[in-house]
Amino acid sequence: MPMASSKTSTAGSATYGAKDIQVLEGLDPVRKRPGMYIGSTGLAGLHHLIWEVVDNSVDEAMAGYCTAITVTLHEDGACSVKDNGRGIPVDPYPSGPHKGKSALEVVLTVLHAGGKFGGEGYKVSGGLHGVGVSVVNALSKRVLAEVDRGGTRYRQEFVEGGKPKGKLSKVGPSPKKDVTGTTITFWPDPTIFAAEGVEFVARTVTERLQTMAFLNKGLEVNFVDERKEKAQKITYQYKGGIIDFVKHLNASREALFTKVAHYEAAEADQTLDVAIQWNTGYYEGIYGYANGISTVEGGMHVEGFRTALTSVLNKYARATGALKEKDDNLLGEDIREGITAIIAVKLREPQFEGQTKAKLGNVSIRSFVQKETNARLEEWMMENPSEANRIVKKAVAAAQARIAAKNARNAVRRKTALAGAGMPDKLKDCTATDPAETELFIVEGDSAGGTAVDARDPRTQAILPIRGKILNVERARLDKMLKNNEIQTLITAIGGGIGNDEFDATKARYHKVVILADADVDGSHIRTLLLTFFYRQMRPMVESGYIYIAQPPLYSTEVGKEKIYLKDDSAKERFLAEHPNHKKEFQRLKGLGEMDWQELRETTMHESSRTLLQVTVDEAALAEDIMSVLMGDDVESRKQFIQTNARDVRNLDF
Ligand code: 0RA
Repeated sequence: MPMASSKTSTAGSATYGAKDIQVLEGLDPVRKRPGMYIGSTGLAGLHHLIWEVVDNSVDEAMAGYCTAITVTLHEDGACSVKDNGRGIPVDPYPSGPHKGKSALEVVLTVLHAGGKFGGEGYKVSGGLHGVGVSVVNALSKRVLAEVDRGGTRYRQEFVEGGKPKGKLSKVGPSPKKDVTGTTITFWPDPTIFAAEGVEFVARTVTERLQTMAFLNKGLEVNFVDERKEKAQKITYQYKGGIIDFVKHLNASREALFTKVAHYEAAEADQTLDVAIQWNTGYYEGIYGYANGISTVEGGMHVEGFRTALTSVLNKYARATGALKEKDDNLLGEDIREGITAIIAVKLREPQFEGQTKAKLGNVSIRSFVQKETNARLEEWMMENPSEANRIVKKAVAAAQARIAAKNARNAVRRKTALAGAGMPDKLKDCTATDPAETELFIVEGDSAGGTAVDARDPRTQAILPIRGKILNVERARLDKMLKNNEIQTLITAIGGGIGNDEFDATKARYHKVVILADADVDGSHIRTLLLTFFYRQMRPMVESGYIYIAQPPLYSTEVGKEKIYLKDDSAKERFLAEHPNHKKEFQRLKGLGEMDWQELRETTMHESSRTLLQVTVDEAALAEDIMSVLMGDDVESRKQFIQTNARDVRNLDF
């Protein structure tokens, strides 16, 4: 059976042909190949059903007819989406293939039929997501559509993947006389979503709703979770739109100034909404949206913005004398250091490209964003000279740091090039030179370092003691990092360079770098600092699986005259089960210093008796988040993270 196509379902068409009959075959293709319509039948696909319905309400809001949307997760597994828009039209088709059916029934039972009515009102819609409410109907075991229009309440029910259970009916007057609107309630079909189930995840829904509220200034977006144990109500509404979005993103950071640069523009078929602020940090956060959809891979809108940003800032820096004639231009990366920006565009036929279809490909949007940013950002800088000068100053500092880092890198590299002689005094290197068999132990404190030197196998194991706390690299630029002694020593010892555009894991002198720190608070801080350093500056070491955490035992006890070490609580339990008559006295070991070299070798360093924890990165985005929470400025969220994850600090892989 040929698949139904939207092109054949011209609303109100008077010609009745075979192709229209295929349209009337309805929703079978959706049930046969759900992935084609909602991406997957996992949790992502399940939530896609909600986005599909909500997008229709947001379209109604964008057209200026809807001010509030409420998404409710019900106790019985249903989700309802209610809006106060015009209400889906209810009048019957006078002729054509849908003759006699209400417009509402057609919207819910014919693929792609949504938004085909009243043409003008639907200039801009989601594109990728705008496959229509009928898809939701097809993938639900039950759907209830309720509409208030012209003072009357209408309803129609659908079952078993979109089959109408009776015709549209009037159920009485609208509860509120002049209030129009639509409520779609759906119960997802568990046979479709069998793999991961039909339970909605509140967090997934609220994140999306909050973003929608930011992107649609003033729109009231309510979330109601009525499920037992999970009950909550949240309202998102932002008078400032994406200005509030930028402030929200910078809330856990320190803003460079309180103002947010903002401009909007519109031309035939496309609109632009931009908000920009800088923070005192060193990472770049530019977030693009096209028709309300996040474009995580960037695209033409972001390209146009970046080009204009670099040009406007350089022009301003020259005009004000911050850059002299002899000076080089600032690079884009200098200017974008610490930026937080939202680039939200709307356009008629968005082209989503790239690996995850999250990159905007429309070329026309690039010149539009570039042209508008050139004009409007320059204007903003002229009107806000104190802010503009702060940005320029930060960018100039970033450029200096970039050049300083380059020189410092070269210096470190020159040192490394002097081979053996260049190795730091503190490093007690091993004699073997094949990285596949060598190990570097980074040991907290000089005295534990001394013990480790005695405990090691000098052929394959190198020891680098580090004193006190190394620099927090999350809060320092590369040039400052490179002046820090402990960090210099680390870079030289490892030998693969530094910085994510330069570091080369194939040059690493050891394929195991083992962090050996105490099991107390100080030890855990040092461990985190070192992990942050490797993650930010030598990420390939982490990705190659070269970074390990040593696990010195937590307990010791005696059996007769023999001292036994126990790795953790479960080892202790196993010991008790095997030695029921034991006197049950255990020492809790706090410091590495409590062990002599034989004990340290036996429990922690010797290949046959030790346990090493390999550090892994599962989710890059998640890791970024954890890093900035752990090492950033926001003390509150750090406290919260540490409290919720304190149970197993020994297993903190990120
Ligand atoms: C088609 C035409 C019109 C509105 C809608 C669809 C509409 C659909 C949905 C889905 C959820 N909420 C909705 N609200 C409206 C325009 C009708 C007119 O011209 O009055």
